[in-house]
Amino acid sequence: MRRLVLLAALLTPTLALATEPTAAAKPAPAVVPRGIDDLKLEQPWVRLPPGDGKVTGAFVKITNRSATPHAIVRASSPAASVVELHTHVKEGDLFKMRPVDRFELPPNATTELKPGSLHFMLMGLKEPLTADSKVTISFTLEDGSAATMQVPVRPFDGAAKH
Ligand SMILES: [Cu+2]
Repeated sequence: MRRLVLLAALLTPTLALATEPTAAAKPAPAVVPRGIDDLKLEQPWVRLPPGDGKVTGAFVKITNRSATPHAIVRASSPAASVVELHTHVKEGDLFKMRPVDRFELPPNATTELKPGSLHFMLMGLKEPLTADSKVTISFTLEDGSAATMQVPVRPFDGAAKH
């Protein structure tokens, strides 16, 4: 008798598994295309801030390999309290950084985030960055799909050699 009870207990998981083919036989939901799969990300880097600077820029080359326009609408990093999307605009003789709502990623084109141009602005760095460490940065597209990058920290001059 005791043996039978044990057997029943052992069989229960098998019975649960046996119901799966029925569920799988239902029509599969259509695969929803994700904008993030259209992108190729290259050469990401974070600028090593001078001293114990609490602010720095992050850069990456982004190629939209699809015929669909995409846009980055927000970014974040566990290393910073805020990550803003910035561009540079010329005011008189000065280039100034300006927050923007989104980075447009036109179809079949490469958009380069680079010093003096578009960049992720990491503000309120929680710990001082060190060269060759990595910073996790995530960004989200207009369709809600997202990418997370492990971005190496480099001094500006070092990165310029690449
Ligand atoms: Cu900036």
